[in-house]
Formats: sequence, C-alpha cells, structure tokens
Amino acid sequence: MFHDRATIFVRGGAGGDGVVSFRREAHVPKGGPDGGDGGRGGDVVLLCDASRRDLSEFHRGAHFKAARGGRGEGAQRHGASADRALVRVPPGTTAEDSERGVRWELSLPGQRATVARGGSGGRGNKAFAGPTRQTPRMAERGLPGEEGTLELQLRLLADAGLVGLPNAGKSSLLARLTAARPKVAEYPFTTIDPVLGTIEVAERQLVVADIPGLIEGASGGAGLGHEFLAHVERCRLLVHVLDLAPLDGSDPVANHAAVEAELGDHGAGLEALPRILCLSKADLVAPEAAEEAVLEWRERLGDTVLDVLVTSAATGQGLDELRAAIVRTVPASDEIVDGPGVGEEVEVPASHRTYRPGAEDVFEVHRAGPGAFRVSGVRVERLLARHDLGNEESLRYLEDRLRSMGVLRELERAGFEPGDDVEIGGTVFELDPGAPLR
Ligand SMILES: Nc1nc2c(ncn2[C@@H]2O[C@H](COP(=O)(O)OP(=O)(O)OP(=O)(O)O)[C@@H](O)[C@H]2O)c(=O)[nH]1
Ligand SMILES: [Mg+2]
Repeated sequence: MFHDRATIFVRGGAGGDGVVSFRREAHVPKGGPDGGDGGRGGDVVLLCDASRRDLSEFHRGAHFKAARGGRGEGAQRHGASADRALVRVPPGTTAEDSERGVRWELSLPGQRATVARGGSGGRGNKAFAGPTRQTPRMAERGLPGEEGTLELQLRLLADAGLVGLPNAGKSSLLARLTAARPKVAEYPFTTIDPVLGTIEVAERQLVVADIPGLIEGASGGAGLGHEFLAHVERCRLLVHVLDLAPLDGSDPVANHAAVEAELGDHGAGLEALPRILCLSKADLVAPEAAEEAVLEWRERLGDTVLDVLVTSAATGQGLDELRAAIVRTVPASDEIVDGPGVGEEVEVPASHRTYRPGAEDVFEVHRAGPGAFRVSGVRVERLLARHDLGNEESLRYLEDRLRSMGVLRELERAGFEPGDDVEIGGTVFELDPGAPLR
C-alpha cells in the first residue's frame, strides 16, 4: 500500500545539565569551582533519500526523539553533545507544523531539514564564578529540545501525468512507454497506487506518473482519484487518456468533460497545465473511425490542447508519437536541478508562516488571583527551565535576572508584593526578592 501522508511527532533531545563541582587538592581545603557544562541535545533531522518510495513506514504515527546531551562533570569536563536522530523521507516530501507555523520542502536527495533542535546544555558552576560569587553552588539545567507534530505529505515529482477515467488504458500506456510494470486489468480502479516510469531519449530522462483513475466527484472527496490529484500538481504536462470505445457504452464526450471538471475542481492550477489528448485502444475501432475521431476532437478542443493523438497499447500504434510529444512539451532546461552531490547534505530553510522579530524578549504579566501572578514569554520561560528553584543560590540568581529583564518592575505595577506566588512556564514559586524590586 502506497502512503502519501503521515503524521509524525518529533522531539529534540534535552540539553545535559551543568554540574556543581569543586576542585579537591590535598592541601587546599576548598579549591575553585570546576563544574563543566552539559552537552547539547540531539536534533531531529529529516533527510531526503532517493531510496525511499513513500511514507508508509510512518503511517502509524511514528515518534522520533533525539538523545539528550551528557551531563557536565568535575574538572571542567563538558558533557558530550548527542547525535542527531535521522528520519529518511522520499524526494517530494513536504513537512509542515501548523502549530509552530513552519514548513519545509524536500525535493532533492541530500536536502535536509532540522525540524526539532536539541536543547542547549546548562552551564556548570565554573561559569558562575566571579568576584562576587567565588564558590557558586549552582549550575544550570539543560533546556528541553524543540518538539512538534509534523504533517508529512508526498507529492511525486513527475514531468508528465496520465489522467483519465478508470479503465481508460493509462497503465497499459505507461507499460508500453516506459520500463515500469503497473498492473493492468479489465476492471476499473486496477491502479490504486501511483506508479512512476521513466522515458529515456537522447540523454534526457522524463518521469511519467500513472495515477489511479478519476471518477466524477473525485475532487470533492469521492473515490480514489481525489487524494492522488495532488501528485500531478507538479507535472509540467497532463496526458488525458480517453477510451475511444468504452466497454460500458458511455459517451467519450461526456467522459472527457467529467475528467476535465475533476481537474478544474481540484484547483492548484491543474486546469492550466498543458494537455495532450490521447485517444486510446484504437485497435478496437476501425482505422477510419479513429481518424475521424482525431479530427472531431481537434475541432472540439481547439488550442486548449497541444495535440490529439491516437494510440493503441495493443498494437503499438501512436506510441512513438506520444513519446515524442511528451519529450517535446516538457522543457529540457527544467530538468537540470542541482541538488547536493552524492553523499552530501544541504540544509533547506524553513518557510515561516508568521515571523515576529524580537518576539523572544517579549513577556506578559497577568494577575492570576489574590497574591498570585503569571508571567509568560519565551525568554522568561527558558530562564525558569534553566534553574532549580530548590537551590537558594539559583533562586537569587533568577531574581537578579528577572529584575534586569524588567519583569519585577512589571509585576510591581500589576500589584505584586514580595512573598506573592508567581507562575512561569507551569512552575509556581514564592517570589520574595531580598533586595528592593528595582
Ligand atoms: N484492445 C485494447 N485493450 C486495451 C488497450 N489499452 C488497455 N486495454 C485494456 O483495457 C483494460 C484497462 O486497461 P488499464 O491499462 O488497466 O487501464 P487504466 O486506465 O490503468 O485503469 P485503472 O487503473 O483502473 O484506472 C485492460 O483490460 C487492458 O488490457 C489497448 O490499446 N487495446
Ligand atoms: Mg491503471
């Protein structure tokens, strides 16, 4: 089963904690602080890998968590940074985190997206030593890694797409045009997964996609075709395959209109893609009838199509013409897209839906009840995550930082009095600064 959608959960590793340690020497009762920093947590990285075909390995909603950074140690030894967690995805995958408002596109092998950064390590007590704090008995904690839920979507990267009603003969054409071996059978909806084949002519390689047959209402969510229309969004050309003599006796004109209506309803510019009309199964009608059909369709469609061709997958009629028309229509220059070299990686930038410069420094103070306040904001919350409030020295340090960031001043404006409760990032503590509030 081919899966072109999946939801995965990703979480970067937490940074390692810094440690409190003092140098011990035989004749020195208390040496200087020498606690090392914690290491960085690992990142979760999506890597575009040509050996992956689809997203089926994620369809149960996999979780990917990178390891945490190592703890710092005495003698100024820093903790090790953790390895990244690699998630391999096929070319044509987009990853979107709607909550964080970020999106990545991985089209070429070797492209990489860091979707959840690991947290930074905490500083050891060595980092807090200074003239006023000669024996710091505090260290920072490592920060948690970023996390998020990613919607993965795969869009096949094909140059031309075969579209048409079920049973029109699309898979039979792909099998004759390329080395691909899609399943062919006399019943509708034989093809349930998209199949790709490659046409190779004169040093050019074009990818042709055979997608499941479209039925009326497909773009509205009925039947199989709908979800696969996304796969032809990136094609440069659509080949509309139309059965000249449908077994069910239906009218080719109505059938053609039904498929075109589906393409138009899907949106995403499908109606504007260049078209070739391919009248299939020509061996089933008299040669004169086929020729007449071509003339009729040329007149009917005018210049809304590039070409009208008659083909037969059974006899091979018209296949060279179809192949040539596809090659002629898909611009050669577009094929040369430079990706990273074999074994190389290149980070792709995320596109941000919302970008607010300086948003990190912003904080808000709310009164949560009598003698209780809540402070929210990226930087204050990060600060809180860094420190162990059970440690007197850490608490004093935190108060100093809150004072210099202007948080105490804002709290006072909101009616705060020393000893009141303050909640930051889910942690409630009694804030009782020893020094004046500002
Ligand atoms: N006589 C004749 N039969 C054909 C030709 N092309 C396809 N067929 C037959 O038509 C039936 C449907 O062909 P497929 O290629 O599976 O059609 P499809 O459009 O891929 O159908 P779905 O995958 O169900 O959407 C099969 O029984 C084929 O053998 C042709 O050129 N001549
Ligand atoms: Mg098929």
